Amino acid sequence: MKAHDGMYIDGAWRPAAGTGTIEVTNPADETLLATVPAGGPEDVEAAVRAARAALPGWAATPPAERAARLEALQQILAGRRTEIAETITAELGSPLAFSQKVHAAVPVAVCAGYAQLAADYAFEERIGNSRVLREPVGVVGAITPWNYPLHQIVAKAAPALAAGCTMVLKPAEDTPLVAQLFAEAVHEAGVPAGVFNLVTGLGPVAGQALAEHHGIDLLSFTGSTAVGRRIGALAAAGVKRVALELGGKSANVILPGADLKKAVKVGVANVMSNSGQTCSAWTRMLVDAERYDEAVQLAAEAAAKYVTGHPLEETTRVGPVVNAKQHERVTGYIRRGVEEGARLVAGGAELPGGHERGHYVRPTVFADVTPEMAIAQEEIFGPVLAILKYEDTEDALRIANGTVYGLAGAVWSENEDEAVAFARRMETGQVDINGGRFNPLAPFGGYKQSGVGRELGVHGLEEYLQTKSLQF
Ligand code: TXE
Repeated sequence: MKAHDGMYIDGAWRPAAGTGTIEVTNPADETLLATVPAGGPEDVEAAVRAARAALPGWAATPPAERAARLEALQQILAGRRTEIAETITAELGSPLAFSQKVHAAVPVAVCAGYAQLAADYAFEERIGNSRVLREPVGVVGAITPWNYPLHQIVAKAAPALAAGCTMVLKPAEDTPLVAQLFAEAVHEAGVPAGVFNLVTGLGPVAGQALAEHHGIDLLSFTGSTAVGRRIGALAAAGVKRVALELGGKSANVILPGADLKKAVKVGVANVMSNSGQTCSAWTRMLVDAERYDEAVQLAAEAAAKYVTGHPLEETTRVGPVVNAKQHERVTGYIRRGVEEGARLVAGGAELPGGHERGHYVRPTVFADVTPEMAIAQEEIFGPVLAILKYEDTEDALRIANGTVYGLAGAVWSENEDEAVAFARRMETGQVDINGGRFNPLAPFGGYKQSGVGRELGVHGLEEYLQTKSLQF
């Protein structure tokens, strides 16, 4: 697969300072796709310097011109969507149809939203005798994960560029190829040199160097809670702004009287998509005692129909997980669930049949899960659903809110007002009512240990702005 052997810094592909490389492999068959340079502190230094030098010019560029660059970027991403989908399928392992429909398409919608916002947003307003200016925060250091590799880059880059910030991106080591493709698109879109810079590299080396760099004004991180905590501490030490999108353990609450068949079907689909590697996945299904057995049966039947296979095969619904470490982690949790006494009703820790190579995990469903079990508390990040029983609505709320996380969730009820009333009491950043539909303009982010700050829409833009007031 095509790869650059340099870093995109100050508007050009430049040789890396060191000679280290990262091997990018295909999780479906473990073949080598490409190698990319593993950047170090010197590359980060060059990238931050370029971003700092470009900041005054970009910050002073009229918002309409910034909007025009984002509009061009959106068109380039849309034009290259097939290549984007194929690249993500190769490095992440998601089924090609999902890569086309979600991984390649959502970033285009997000870019379009920010092109519009850059043009429409009130970067200045009058409050009494003051003129309040909303100015870019400065140079952004962005560190992104592999699970939605382009979406997570665009969810940071598009609002940052719309706001007038410049940035340095350190993408995940598993999925650097789509990040390189994004840098090409930024270049083609006519974004001035130094405004966007890319340093590929390892988290503890390039990522750490970026997080520690004094030339960064805002750190925006998406990834594990463990690394997020470190990034937060480094930001505090440097008195930098910080945005963290971390893990989740979201509850899918099916209230008595809701359409059980639909809620279970959509709930299982939600957990299995992207092989369960979605921070907002509804990994805990909560069902009332009366309909619990029926829900378990429906979920087990639904999961058994999910074909695990090579991401390029049309029948595949669940591809491999991203790498061997993730495979180990997910199957470890499945074994732990059995040890803890949960009842396995679909899937299991063994490899699915027919795969000698590749990091495949069987779509798995656990029944008789109790709230204190590890599989009900910790983020597994694989195709694994835990079904819990609740006695009454208060019990359901207690279970739903009973983890350290609060990223997403769902409520199903035949009465929308009842669902909304329940959702208001959930300690979580977003809730889908009776299925919901993804809205790229609505804020996305966590309560509790799921994070700090919001992405997407106007709330996402404001993360990249700071205010100044002029008194008259
Ligand atoms: O994440 P890491 P990993 C969760 C999920 C998953 C687990 C581990 O539960 O199983 O995290 O995944 C960079 N300084 N999520 O190990 O390590 C790293 O290079 C600076 C949830 O892949 O957090 C990558 O670019 N940066 C999540 C990014 O951090 C460092 C998405 C994320 O990697 C660093 C991904 C360091 N010391 C995983 N160490 C979500 N919220 O969607 C690593 N990185």
